[in-house]
Amino acid sequence: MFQGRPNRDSEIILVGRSNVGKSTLMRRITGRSFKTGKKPGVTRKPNFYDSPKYNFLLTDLPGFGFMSGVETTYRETIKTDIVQYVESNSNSIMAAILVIDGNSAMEIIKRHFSRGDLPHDIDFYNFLIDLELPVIIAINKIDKITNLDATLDDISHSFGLPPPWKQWSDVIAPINAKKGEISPMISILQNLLHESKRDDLLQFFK
Ligand SMILES: Nc1nc2c(ncn2[C@@H]2O[C@H](COP(=O)(O)OP(=O)(O)OP(=O)(O)O)[C@@H](O)[C@H]2O)c(=O)[nH]1
Ligand SMILES: [Mg+2]
Repeated sequence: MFQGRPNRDSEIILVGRSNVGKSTLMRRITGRSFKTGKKPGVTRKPNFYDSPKYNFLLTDLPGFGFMSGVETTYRETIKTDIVQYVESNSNSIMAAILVIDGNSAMEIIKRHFSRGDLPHDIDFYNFLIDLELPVIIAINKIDKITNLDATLDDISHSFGLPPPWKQWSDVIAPINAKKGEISPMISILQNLLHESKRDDLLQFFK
């Protein structure tokens, strides 16, 4: 189980496979520096952005799935830790941002389906929905996608959201975390916070 979580009543989490850009996004949102990297498995423990004043926490969780140089058993441990973290803090979690690498997602999803496996991203999405947590699917690295609308439709479809993806713009946010082009995700978060009567937290998502 991950240690060191500040005890706060409101939390937003960043989750997703390794190397999809969660920590890069965390940097963009907070303006603070968090370790990012070219290889998967950079974040091994949660990064917390803590606001005691607002009783609020933004959490960048370690990635699940493939990590270079990491043994399978350790990988499984991390996934279990993430699941336990989300389950035990689900009463405080206001939203989960599921970050996906838009450039490689479909290839990985198709490969898993063709083997008869449930892709990690979809498995995790279902897990979050089962906990009744609001989920934002942040499709990152859109700068690397050639046929954007078609790819977004495919990804949307694989999550059980029938195309066109644009009708799900309250769930799906195409972003480029590296360049800071994250306004579709910020808009969704702003709406969510407003609807939860937490306008006091809007200042963290400008
Ligand atoms: N082209 C492109 N690269 C990006 C984007 N966002 C992040 N990256 C790159 O993707 C790599 C991984 O980014 P991280 O933020 O470390 O990914 P992470 O999800 O935190 O990875 P773990 O900590 O291993 O789970 C880095 O080389 C980033 O610079 C993006 O929008 N476009
Ligand atoms: Mg990271």
